[in-house]
Amino acid sequence: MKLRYEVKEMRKKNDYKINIMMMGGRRCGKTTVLASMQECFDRKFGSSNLTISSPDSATAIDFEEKIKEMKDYYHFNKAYTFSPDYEPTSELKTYQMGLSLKSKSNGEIKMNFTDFPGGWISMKENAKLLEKSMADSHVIIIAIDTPHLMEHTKSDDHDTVGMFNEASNRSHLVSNLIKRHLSLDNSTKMILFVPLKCERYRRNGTMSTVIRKIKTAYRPLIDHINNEHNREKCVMAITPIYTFGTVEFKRFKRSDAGKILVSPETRLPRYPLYGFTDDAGNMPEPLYCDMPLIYTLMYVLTIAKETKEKAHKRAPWFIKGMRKLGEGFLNFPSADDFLMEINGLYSELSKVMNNNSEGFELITNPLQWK
Ligand SMILES: Nc1nc2c(ncn2[C@@H]2O[C@H](COP(=O)(O)OP(=O)(O)OP(=O)(O)O)[C@@H](O)[C@H]2O)c(=O)[nH]1
Ligand SMILES: [Mg+2]
Repeated sequence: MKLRYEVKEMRKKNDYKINIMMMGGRRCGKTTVLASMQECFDRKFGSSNLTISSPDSATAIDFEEKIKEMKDYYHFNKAYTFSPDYEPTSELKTYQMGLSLKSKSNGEIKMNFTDFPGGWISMKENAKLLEKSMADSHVIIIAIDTPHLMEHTKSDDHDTVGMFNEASNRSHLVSNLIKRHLSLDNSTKMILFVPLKCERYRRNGTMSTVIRKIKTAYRPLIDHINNEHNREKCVMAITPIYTFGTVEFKRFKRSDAGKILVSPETRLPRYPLYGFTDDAGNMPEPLYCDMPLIYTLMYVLTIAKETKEKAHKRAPWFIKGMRKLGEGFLNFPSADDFLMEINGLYSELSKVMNNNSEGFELITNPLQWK
């Protein structure tokens, strides 16, 4: 018993922790994305030395429930439209995923994802908890419900966002919350905008419009970072995920009189209707689910590499903000082995990171990824 305990303790000391916070309005797909990441990553890196270890049992149960929900939609007749709205998150939760090397039996990168009910964003009583979680995070993932951002705009101007965007994505609240935190804390973070449910826009070639509307909706936050004073502190990128791959937004359901049915409590369309694309098979075909993990790993590994090579001297702020993260990593026993994986990860990242037609853009690039 004692020996087992000691082994467990040793493992803990040998691990390196990264905290990632999920942000976004209610029902936009935060938990589903987390559940899909593991499978996607293992498929992409199956033949490499990297692997995701099985999550703890509480995480596995929540994730299995979400994956099952996704797969169950594929039992419907392919001509149906449906309105997915199942299993909201009811409390703040931390999900753990560990990244390890097949060649090593200890020394894991532990990724702690904080997930919470999207409705909390606008509740004063939860503000302190969210602020604390943000302060502890190295990476913030802002999940975006894309149809609410894109549809029912007041004009055809590419920079106008949908009339339900604010009620759904809470873009201004999210922007101001993060902006206030960054001003107070003066910390360095990576901020990833992750548009979801955007299969329709990929198919009709309008992902560059999605990018423009994200930049409009989150302008207070983007302007705060993307200027000469702050640009060097934060990596900021747009990295879409096509969670289902073959299910796309069709329309918001209307009444017989032709009005969109809106819930009086949430001020959101009651039934966003989705349907299968013509090429849909019997299973979801997710695309790019692994990209947030690849960005996260590249963020930490690039900082560690620059710290190791002392190449960061070109950027004076690096000393304050990023050195701690880099040194922490270099003190971790498997650091050199993980650093050997950087080229494979970088090649995945550089393939897409500025591919606008697929919905990707690197908005600020302090680590000089090319
Ligand atoms: N059509 C479609 N539905 C999705 C997608 N991702 C998630 N959903 C569905 O949207 C609903 C909400 O997804 P969740 O992952 O629970 O959303 P959430 O952001 O965690 O929601 P809260 O926990 O309430 O904040 C679920 O019924 C999902 O099946 C997607 O990419 N496309
Ligand atoms: Mg959730």
